[in-house]
Order: sequence, then C-alpha cells, then structure tokens
Amino acid sequence: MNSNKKVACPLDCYDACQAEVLDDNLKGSKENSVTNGKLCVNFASLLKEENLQMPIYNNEKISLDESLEILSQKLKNTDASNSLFYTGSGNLGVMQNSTKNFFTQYGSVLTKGSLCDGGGGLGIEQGRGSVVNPPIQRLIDSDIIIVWGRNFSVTSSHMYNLVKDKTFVTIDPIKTDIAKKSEIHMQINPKTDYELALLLTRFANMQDIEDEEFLEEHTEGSDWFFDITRNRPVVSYEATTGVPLSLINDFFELIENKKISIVVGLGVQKYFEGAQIMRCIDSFASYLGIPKKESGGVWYLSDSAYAYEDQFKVEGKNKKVAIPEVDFSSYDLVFIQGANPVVSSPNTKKVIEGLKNSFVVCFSTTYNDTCEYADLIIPSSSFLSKKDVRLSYGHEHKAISQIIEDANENTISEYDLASYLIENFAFKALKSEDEIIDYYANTKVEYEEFETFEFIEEVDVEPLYKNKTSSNFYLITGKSKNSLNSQFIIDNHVYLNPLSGFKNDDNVKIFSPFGEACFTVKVSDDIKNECAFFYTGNKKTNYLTPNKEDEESFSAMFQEVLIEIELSNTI
Ligand SMILES: Nc1nc2c(c(=O)[nH]1)N[C@H]1C(S)=C(S)[C@@H](COP(=O)(O)OP(=O)(O)OC[C@H]3O[C@@H](n4cnc5c(=O)[nH]c(N)nc54)[C@H](O)[C@@H]3O)O[C@H]1N2
Ligand SMILES: Nc1nc2c(c(=O)[nH]1)N[C@H]1C(S)=C(S)[C@@H](COP(=O)(O)OP(=O)(O)OC[C@H]3O[C@@H](n4cnc5c(=O)[nH]c(N)nc54)[C@H](O)[C@@H]3O)O[C@H]1N2
Ligand code: SF4
Ligand SMILES: [Mo]
Repeated sequence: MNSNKKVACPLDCYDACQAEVLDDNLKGSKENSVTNGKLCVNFASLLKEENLQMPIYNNEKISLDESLEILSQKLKNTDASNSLFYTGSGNLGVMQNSTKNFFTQYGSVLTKGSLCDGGGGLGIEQGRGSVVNPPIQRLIDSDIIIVWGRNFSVTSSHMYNLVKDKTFVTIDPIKTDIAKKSEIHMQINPKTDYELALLLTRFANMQDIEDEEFLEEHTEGSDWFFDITRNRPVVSYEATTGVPLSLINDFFELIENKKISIVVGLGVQKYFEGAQIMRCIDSFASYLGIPKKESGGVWYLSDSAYAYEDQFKVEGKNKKVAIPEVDFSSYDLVFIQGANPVVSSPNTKKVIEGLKNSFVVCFSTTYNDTCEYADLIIPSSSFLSKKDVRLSYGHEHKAISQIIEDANENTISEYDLASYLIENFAFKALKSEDEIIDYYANTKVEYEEFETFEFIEEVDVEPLYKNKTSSNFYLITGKSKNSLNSQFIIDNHVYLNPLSGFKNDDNVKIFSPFGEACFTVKVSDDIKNECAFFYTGNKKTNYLTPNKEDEESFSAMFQEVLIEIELSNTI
C-alpha cells in the first residue's frame, strides 16, 4: 500500500471519516478534524468482510465477462418499463450514482422517497427551504446540546467526540448511551415529540425567552404556531408525552442564557406524519431564535449533495415508485445495488415473495441476505480499489478515496459497469471518472443562512396512543454500535422492560397487522415500558413493519405500528 494515500470510509454514517495509509496500515486521518485520527469498530469490520470473488448465475460461479453479457442480454430482452432500478446505502461515495445514469437512459422504473430520513428532511425543507446543517464549529461553540431522537454518541461517535464535554439533554424513549450521559433525560412516549415541541414553545413564551427580533424579521407564521400551543391545557401534555412538567421546569432552568444546539435524529420521524413532527421541532427552535445565533443551531441528516451540480444528471421520463411500497414481483427484471432489502425494507415477507417472482440482479460487495434470492450476482469492487469522494450528511467535511489496492479481476466498479452498459446500448456517455471526482473534490460549498423561516401553522397528527390497547407495544428500532444497518454483527433479540412480564431468554411470537415473527427476549431497564426495542439490522423486525409510504415524502414509516407479544414454544 502506498503511504499517505487516502481512503474515505464508504459506510452510511454521519461522520464520513477520512482514513489514510500510514506504515502499511489504514489509520484515521488527523487532518480531518472530525475523524481526528480515529476509526470505529464498523470500519474494522468492513476491512474483515468476506467480499464476493466471482459473479454467480443460477448458483454457478461464472466470469465477470460472462456476467456482463448475461446482464446486457437480459436488459435487451426486457421491456424497460417492466424493470426496476433499486439502490441502497451500502456505499455512500458519489460514484455510486453512475449506474442510475444508465438505468435512467434505459427507461427503468426508479424509486422515490427514502427508507431513512425522508419525512424529517421534508419537514425541515418546508420550514427553511433546504436541508443543510450549520457549520460544525457552531456545534462546538454551543453550551447545551439537546439530542432529540438520535443516539448521538453511537451513530455519530466522531461528531460526539468533538463536543463530549458539553451539557446534554436527551429526548428518547430509550435510555441510550447519550441519555445516560445527559443532565436531563426526557423518556418520551413514542410519536409524541410534536406535542413536546408545542409544550416547550408554550413554556418558552411563559418565560418570555422567545427571540422577538428574529421572529419579527426572519420568520413567517409564528403567531399561528403559537396559537396551536394554546389549544390544550399544559397539564394534559404530561400524560400523553410521559414527560413530567417538573422536568420541563428543570430544562428551562438549565438552558437559561445558554447557547443551544439541537441534534435531531431519525427517531422522531419514523411515522406517517414524520414531516409535520420534524417541522414542529424546527419551529420550536426558531421560536427561541436558535438558527440565527452565531453559536448553536439545528442539525439533522443534511442533504450532503446540496449546492453541488449533479455530475450524473440525465433527463428521463422514468416512472417512480415510493421505495417502501416497491412490489418486486411486478417487474420482469430487478437490479439491486448496494442494498439488502430482505432485511432493510419494510414487510420482509412481501419483499421475499416479490423477489422470488422476478429476475433479480444483485450488484454488491458481499453475499448479503438479498443475494439468496438473486438470479445473477455481480461483485462490486472493494472500496479500497475505487476512486471516490464521500460527502457528509452530518458536517461539512468531505473525504477522498484513492486506489490503494488492485481490484479483484472478477469484480467491477459502479463507474465501469455503468460505462460498459452505456457503451453497449450506445447511450450518452458519462463524463470521465477523473472529471467527476475532481468536481466533487474541489468544489467548495459555502454555508448560506436561510432568509425566512416558515412556521408550521396547522398540526394534524394522529397519535399512536389513541388506538393503543393495554396489550399493545410500540415498536422501536435504533442503530447498534457493532453493526452498520444490516452489515456486520447482528443482534436478533427483542428488548423489553422488566414490567412487560417477560423474562430473559423467553421465546416470543410478535404480531402486527403486517406480519409476524419469533424472537428471543432480553430484558432491560433501559427500555421504556410498553416499548419493544430492536436493533436495526435485526433479521426479523421488518416482518412487522408497514410497507406503506408516509403522508408526504414517499418514505418509510417503520414505527407507525402497534404490536402484540405472546409467549411461544417455537423460535
Ligand atoms: N454504529 C452505527 N452508526 C450508524 C448506523 C448504524 O447502523 N450503526 N447507521 C447510520 C444511518 S443509515 C443513519 S440514518 C443514522 C441514524 O442515526 P440516528 O439518527 O441516531 O437514528 P436511530 O438510531 O435510528 O434512532 C435514534 C433514536 O431515536 C429513538 N426513538 C425512537 N422512536 C422515537 C420517538 O418517537 N421519539 C424520540 N424522541 N426518539 C425516538 C431511538 O430510541 C433511538 O435511540 O446513523 C448512522 N450511523
Ligand atoms: N426497521 C427498520 N428498518 C430500517 C431502519 C431502521 O432503523 N429500522 N433503518 C433504515 C435506514 S436508516 C437505512 S439507511 C436502510 C439501510 O439499508 P440498506 O440500504 O439495505 O443498507 P445496508 O444494510 O448497509 O446494506 C448494504 C449492502 O450494500 C452492499 N455494499 C457495500 N458496499 C458496496 C459497494 O461499494 N458497492 C455495491 N454495489 N454494494 C455495496 C453490501 O453488500 C451490503 O449488504 O435501512 C433502513 N431499514
Ligand atoms: S464512524 Fe462512521 S464514517 Fe467513521 S469510520 Fe466508523 S462507520 Fe466510517
Ligand atoms: Mo439511514
């Protein structure tokens, strides 16, 4: 390995770390202030992955050339409008977008919305116009960090390291690692965050700490928003949110005259009205004038490609389907890249049935759960053998990938596969690989403050507690330290509070209106009573989740469901 060559961590994670080759080893780069010389356990696992070595067709190993020929023939013999192009987030480098260019020109059906941050993103966009995080320095310069529905120290461990000495407040139904490190933990009932945001706004007004100048000059609709907060008696929020009013008082004492940041995660928005919920939180922040302060701000999963010109863009009239509602069985050909929908998409039973009824091509680095149902598997080259640039959705630094290892000759990069297919079909060629990479590596994006914030003026959210019976549990999922979504070390337990009546190692069957599955119980005080917690990547959870799009953003709403748990003899 050549010393000082750079490698971007390709994993889907806020931190977007920069690694470099030092003394024949890959180390975290010290020049990148977020990476700060360290890489995480998932990066170590990635280096140990057993990557696919050969393409596979009908369970037989074949050469790369043969696999490309089969793919081309299949594409030529299929009506493009009966094919689906489906990508996930196995590698977040910009070069992953190469193949979308080909499939757009070819005429495949594409997906819209997301399995991840779509609802919350739309809520922020509706208020501020775009989903862009403030510069990371403003987080470092704040005194108090409110961690709202995000497992901050686990899912963005490097960003956390930059601010670990701050005072934290956590709002989460689970006693997460960051909740345990927090001065105040509001162990909120699931899907009541919009109520809490309204309550906090009401208190802010009572304490006279709204930012009148900011509201006057840079916002629209604050009066309407404030009116919504007055619709209910303050005490009524205590029962619905599960947050005692005394904690709200403590909170306002703690934040008085402090520089405040709010880091919001996926937890608040995995619901039908995810956009509205996020917008209520953003509206509370604006009520306090947080966005205009020189220190502090609101962070979410930002649009990492914001203000960049899409280097792969090509006009197309392709049909688009909402990603959680994809019915794989309705296509003659499905091309899946960098994704493991058998574990990651909602309604696993439907996903598997669909894949069984279609010709499935998996383009991935590893043999994942979805490859089980593939007719053709094409190995993607390792990230160590691909040039790339990694933009971040957590902060403004980017990471660069140079080639440090020769690619295995029976694997292919996304750019080379796209170029091969484009040539074969005589479509419009991509820009050169270097031109694309240089553009992303060298374009500097300046942070631009939004001009006007538009408050949410009407809130219409159907709470889950409304239809919840005493035997129902809320379904909660969250990321694990030792896995990256469906990759690496997977924990398949269901975690329950001791008050649930279940015991460690009980085998249970869990039902939802969408499906059923068996799990083994782990009991933990960290889980709020009436919640069932599963780590993301659990192979069974998505048997229980709705394959329906949310209200406005075409995205998944994994937690818009109530479940029942029964003891069972089978597993
Ligand atoms: N180690 C590790 N890091 C990762 C990942 C990983 O798999 N492993 N995945 C990456 C990816 S793809 C993403 S998108 C990010 C996501 O990272 P985060 O934004 O941290 O998202 P989650 O872990 O899904 O959920 C965050 C928290 O929301 C809480 N929560 C659930 N429901 C509610 C609710 O109704 N209200 C509130 N207030 N909280 C709720 C959960 O208990 C959980 O602690 O992390 C990235 N980083
Ligand atoms: N119930 C529930 N479901 C969830 C979530 C949840 O919190 N709860 N989280 C959701 C979220 S936030 C996300 S982002 C999704 C993620 O779900 P997916 O997009 O399915 O991501 P991964 O599970 O990381 O799987 C990615 C696959 O990409 C492949 N891969 C890795 N590197 C490369 C590469 O360089 N090239 C190619 N071609 N392939 C590669 C690997 O083989 C790997 O198996 O899951 C979602 N699903
Ligand atoms: S913290 Fe995230 S970006 Fe950094 S090495 Fe780990 S997985 Fe990669
Ligand atoms: Mo995600």
